[in-house]
Amino acid sequence: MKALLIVDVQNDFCPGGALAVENGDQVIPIINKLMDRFKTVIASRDHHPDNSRHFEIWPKHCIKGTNGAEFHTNLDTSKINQIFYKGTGFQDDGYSAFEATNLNLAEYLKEKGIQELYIAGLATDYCVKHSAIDSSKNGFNTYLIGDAVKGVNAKTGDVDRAIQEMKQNGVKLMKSEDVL
Ligand code: VGL
Ligand code: ZN
Repeated sequence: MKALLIVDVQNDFCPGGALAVENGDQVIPIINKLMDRFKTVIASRDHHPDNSRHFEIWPKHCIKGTNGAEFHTNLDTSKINQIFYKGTGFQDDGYSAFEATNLNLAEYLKEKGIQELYIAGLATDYCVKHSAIDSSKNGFNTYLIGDAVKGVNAKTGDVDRAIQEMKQNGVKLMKSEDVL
């Protein structure tokens, strides 16, 4: 049994947002198509309190209750079975969807008999990377859909290094056309 995890496709990570990933919205049409291939579709949302310690390192983004924290309007949310909120505490960066505070993601997947987790979304070098590595560490066969993710690349090579780190942790890199 497989599931699709959509990481943080929220306004603040898309062009015009507070912590925009360049061309971040370009993954959305691919993700909308991918959702049809999965019976279980889940999504994470970065969901910070306004005074989070996280904002000592990042510009303010995805503050709960703001438009920046909403899913991008082009994302077809009708197929999402469950949302996982992360980074919800004052001291909580919540880079990984497995750190969600409303529900335990690993337990949720295990209860549904999911063995394979396919990952798409934003951003490759932060929340996607941490979520993929945690997925692998939790024993799921983990696939990164390379054309359905985009990264920040604050330093040249960050995305490439993130992909290497994921691979070293057992994450397999694939393309959406291999799923579609
Ligand atoms: C993220 C930086 C800070 C992400 C979240 O979703 O990749 N990056 N908070
Ligand atoms: Zn954040």
